[in-house]
Amino acid sequence: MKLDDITVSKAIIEGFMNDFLDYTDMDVAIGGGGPSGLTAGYYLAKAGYKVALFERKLSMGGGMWGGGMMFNKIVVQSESKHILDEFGIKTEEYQENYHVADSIECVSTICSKACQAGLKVFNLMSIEDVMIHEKGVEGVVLNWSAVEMGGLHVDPLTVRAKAVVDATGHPCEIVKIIQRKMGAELQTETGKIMGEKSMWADVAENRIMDNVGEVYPGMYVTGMAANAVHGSPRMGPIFGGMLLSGEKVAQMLAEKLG
Ligand code: 48F
Repeated sequence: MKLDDITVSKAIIEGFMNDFLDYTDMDVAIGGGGPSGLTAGYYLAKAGYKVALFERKLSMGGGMWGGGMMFNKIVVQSESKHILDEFGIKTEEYQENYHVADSIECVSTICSKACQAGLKVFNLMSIEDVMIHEKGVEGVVLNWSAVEMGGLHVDPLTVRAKAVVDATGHPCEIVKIIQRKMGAELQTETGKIMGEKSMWADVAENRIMDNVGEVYPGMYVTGMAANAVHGSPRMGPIFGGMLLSGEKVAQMLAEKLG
């Protein structure tokens, strides 16, 4: 059958516009497609919430692809292995409590299962601001990453969400925007972003579970962003805390949204 180039263009434009229009209003907007954001998105979508994830880069996965120092393996502890099992990702026990997985299999599988569960991913878009009204954060302000990278003077577009999750990793970019623009009292020990501390996997992996949660009305943190906001250490290529914190923020939001 003869192919028409313009029909290909129309199919893409129409498909994308329909999705984008549909997601001008949603339950949860997640910023960042690393392991914590993808895991949160998977569990929320699986529970039936309307959830979109906005990722600045072309590909999902954040810091997971590269394993440790580009050795493409990751480690998870026993407590979090059920999440890799849920995704059907193979693990090998290295010694008691240390399980090794292939980072490429992890990212590709989590991303695929999250999309199939109903998570809508918009890649190549950056969250450059949030919409704050009476109740707190009520949406995100988006622009194409190319606009940001090109330093172009182009105004963004705004979409509404009942809750927003900062899963932007070490830079905790979305909470930083709130602190900078609102001078807001955050729900941390100091009322401010406390900053990530140096490597200490044992402490980091424990603290992250207390750090996950709401830090400003409507604004939640998960993953490495949670530790950065609350002043806890980093943990390097052990990924259990990323997965568990994604699962936990999804549970908290499900309770809140009902
Ligand atoms: O950094 P990242 O993987 O965050 P994470 O889920 O996982 C951290 C681990 O990878 C690792 C670690 C594990 O022990 O410490 O570092 O907490 O993924 C964050 C994603 O957010 C995107 C960024 O491109 C990356 O893919 N991102 C950052 N800022 C924005 C953003 C933004 N403003 N808008 C959209 N995406």
